[in-house]
Amino acid sequence: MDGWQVEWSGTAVMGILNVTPDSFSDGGRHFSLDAALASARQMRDAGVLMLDIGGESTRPGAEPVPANTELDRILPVIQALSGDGVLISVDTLKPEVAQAALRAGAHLVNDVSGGRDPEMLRVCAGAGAPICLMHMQGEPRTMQHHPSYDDVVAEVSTFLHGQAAAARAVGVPDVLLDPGIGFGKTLEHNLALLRALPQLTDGPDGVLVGASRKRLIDYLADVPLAEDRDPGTLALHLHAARSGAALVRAHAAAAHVQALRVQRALDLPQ
Ligand code: HH2
Repeated sequence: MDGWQVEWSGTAVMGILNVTPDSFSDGGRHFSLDAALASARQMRDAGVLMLDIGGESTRPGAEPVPANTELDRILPVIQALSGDGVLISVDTLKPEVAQAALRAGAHLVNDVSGGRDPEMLRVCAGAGAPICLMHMQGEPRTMQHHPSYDDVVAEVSTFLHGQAAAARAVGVPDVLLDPGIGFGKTLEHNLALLRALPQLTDGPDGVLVGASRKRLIDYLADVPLAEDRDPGTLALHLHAARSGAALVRAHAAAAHVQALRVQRALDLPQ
């Protein structure tokens, strides 16, 4: 396994590993190193392509944490997993955290601000690491207060393509684009973006979709508890896969690997 030199076959799974006390679904669950590693290895054995390791919650209303705190949470996990047969993504907004994570063995940076800080793009370019550029309106603390767009699909797509061009211009080797489900968006905005996915996947860049256990599933199907939302998540992520997504970001990793294998078998030509 060498950075981005992996064989893609259909839609792959990025397993979520939040090493935080307060993430909206798995907060606190992986806060000890042993628990984080056990979960990571379970997801690896289930067949995920990549693990997304985060030390700062970006749920609506979340307060930022200092870089040191984030690093104390994620570096031991990344160090222990590097060379363990799974790609590692670091979910961070901070260039200094990304840089330390890449040095410790991470392969990809997942930036939910879409590379708004040019230093993040320079860090990725310097390390020869790809970046996932996600669209977010505003910032986590306030993004769900009054999301507003004239044309959400056009605005998200223009932002992502612009950031991808900026990343390439400074030498980032590869990018993934993510419409940012739930990040400064109403239910209608999320649905419009999900329905328009084929337009985004039609371009040259891989697309990542992360709808796992998010609140739109409660709005659509009346599921107040995040941990009860895996069936709705699967419905959204199978739609994303059929729409050409390269990766789906999921808490229930094994269920996703299984469902995507079955969907893929159905889609193979006779
Ligand atoms: N969603 C979350 C975090 N990171 N990264 C990408 N690329 N796309 C997403 O949709 C995305 C993301 C939020 O979910 P989660 O990690 O489960 O919760 P928290 O931010 O509370 O840690």
